Amino acid sequence: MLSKTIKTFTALVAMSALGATGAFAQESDDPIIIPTHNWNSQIVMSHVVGKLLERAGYNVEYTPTDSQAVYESVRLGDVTLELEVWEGAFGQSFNAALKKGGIVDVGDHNAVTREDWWYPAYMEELCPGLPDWQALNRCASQFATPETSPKGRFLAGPVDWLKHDQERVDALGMDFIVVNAGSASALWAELESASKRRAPIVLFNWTPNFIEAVYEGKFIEFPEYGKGCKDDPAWGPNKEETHDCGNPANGYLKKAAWDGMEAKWPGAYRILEKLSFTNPQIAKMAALVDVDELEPEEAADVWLDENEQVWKSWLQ
Ligand code: TMO
Repeated sequence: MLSKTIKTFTALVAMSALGATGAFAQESDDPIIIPTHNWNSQIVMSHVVGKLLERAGYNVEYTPTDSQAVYESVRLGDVTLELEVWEGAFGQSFNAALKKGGIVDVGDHNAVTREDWWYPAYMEELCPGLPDWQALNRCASQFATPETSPKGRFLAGPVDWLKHDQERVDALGMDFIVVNAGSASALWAELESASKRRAPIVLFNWTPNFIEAVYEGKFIEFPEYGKGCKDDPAWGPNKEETHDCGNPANGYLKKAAWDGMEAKWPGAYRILEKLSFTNPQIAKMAALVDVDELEPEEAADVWLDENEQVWKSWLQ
């Protein structure tokens, strides 16, 4: 009881130091647990938000978590929130968790996302007709590697991101084999090496990301995503298979939370509701690590220093 009182007092002092007004309901001392994943904007954003919550007087812990299984972890309250729910990669896992209950949609960032097959601009000379997927398929053998020959290689991300590239290849009858990279940095290393040689490459990429500031290139245009593509075989060009489409070209980026968060840490929940990042802000978070080679925690400090005008009002 005494420690609760002290904690509440500390939180109030911290809040008034930030110029916040209004009394606080009883807030828990337990740590707010923020899951981190395997791409850098998400790790930096997690630390940016964690540091803001600490400034507001909360205890925060971070835990590396599989990026699909996290929706089950949030639902069960094992982790408290998720800051980057990308529609293309995680829409299905998020919806499945929403249906089971225990997780809430805390709204969208002011960002538009896309995650899909992508190629560097020089490929347009080597493969006429890009970014059309059928043009890509006609050039499949150019993308062959010893392990995929005579088919082309699509270099996908780590297996916990998008799980359905092979279904798409099969549903669209493409002459490609999906090879998963072990990490995001393995994707970028292959892109850098291919670009230096102007060698054929088609790989997984997304926006917002640091890549757009460093490389020119485009997403492949597959049959346009529509509701039903991923679960209704009758949808789309192949009437017998699902996944005969691209990922959403104008996808959402959502925030999610355990449904007990609001009662346990009401002030933190308000902050989570208010916070929102834009495409350039998210791309910058990634670049601070992927280009400037800062550690994610340092990158979060730099980002916070440079963007006080952005986050100040979220703490009020
Ligand atoms: C989830 N991701 C941004 C890597 O596509």
